[in-house]
Amino acid sequence: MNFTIHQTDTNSSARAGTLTTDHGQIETPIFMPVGTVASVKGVHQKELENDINADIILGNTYHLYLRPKTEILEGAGGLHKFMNWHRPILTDSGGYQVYSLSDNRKIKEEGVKFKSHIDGSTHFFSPEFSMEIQRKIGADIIMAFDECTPYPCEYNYARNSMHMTHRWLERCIQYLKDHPENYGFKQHFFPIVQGSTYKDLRKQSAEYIAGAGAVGNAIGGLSVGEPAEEMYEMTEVVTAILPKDKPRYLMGVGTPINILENIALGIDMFDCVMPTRNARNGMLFTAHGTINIKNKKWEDDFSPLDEMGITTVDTIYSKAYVRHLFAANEYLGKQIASIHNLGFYLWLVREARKHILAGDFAEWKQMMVRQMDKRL
Ligand code: PRF
Repeated sequence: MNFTIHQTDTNSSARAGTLTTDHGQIETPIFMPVGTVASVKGVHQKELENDINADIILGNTYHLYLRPKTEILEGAGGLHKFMNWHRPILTDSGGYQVYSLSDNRKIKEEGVKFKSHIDGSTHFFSPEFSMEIQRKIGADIIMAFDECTPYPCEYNYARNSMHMTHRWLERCIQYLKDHPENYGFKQHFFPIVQGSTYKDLRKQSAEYIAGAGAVGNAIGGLSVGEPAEEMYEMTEVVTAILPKDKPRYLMGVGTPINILENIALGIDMFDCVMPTRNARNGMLFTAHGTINIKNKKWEDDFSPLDEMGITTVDTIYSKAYVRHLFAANEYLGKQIASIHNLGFYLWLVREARKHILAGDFAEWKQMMVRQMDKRL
């Protein structure tokens, strides 16, 4: 995988780059819409491509394995063909969803036994099995099988878990060496730094992960309930150690403000359910702050949903109309809000990129953080 850095900011660690995969280029920093079950909830592939202009989307091994099941994806010739999305895809390994969604999970050295959140049936994921499924799903970027520790987490648990994640990494790498790609295009593997909120563990993990010499690296175990300042501190410790010439992916982050702060610390890739999940609850992100579109104050506001928005829905529909759709519990309201929020997240990372290239990222970021912190 080729990663070219065009510019590094002088007043922060922010970088603007281009990542190249067999399904196309990704301009960084980038936000990846979450398409857990081969669907970005409420948003057509056509809208993702033309309106939101997402460079890459994310899928989840845990969900796709349970439904539609790996064999169906194999039968379709992989996830790109199954869902008719021909730009890059990244799959998460299950090393997070197993902990956050399934019941009765038992973590051992061999792997994790868990019960499906759909029908309660018992399953077992090992590092090897996660790699096997990810080979069959066929994403462009695939993730290591790790343990994401909860917050707060006792030091000894965090240390032992981190070492197990490191041992699991070796098993992932071995499996991938022995089992090449299925679909004639390259899959790129990213290992994941863990270590909870302990600086010494984060340093140790970052050194270990950097030593694996992968084409890109990820940071996990953050945005799990810790204060934002603690997340930034950990990101800073880790990005100081991870190779500068490889893309860095901060998993499951975050709010628009979290994204800008972490770009400043040298993160290139993000994903989060927040823009789509919050959209379904009527929360809209804008450059001037957040809106609860269900609020009565929008009842007769016929101004565009977002004057500055990049998507079609931002200018063709009014706040009053979208508020009405939410009041009437119409599907269309959730769809419009999801398209708006994803469009806003993609606009935000593209603007960040422009300002990194122009050399005024730090000032722009400070202004944006102040603006976006408001409730309208
Ligand atoms: N590990 C994996 N996926 C993740 C995380 C992690 O730690 C997180 C943590 N915020 C989100 N998604 N594999």
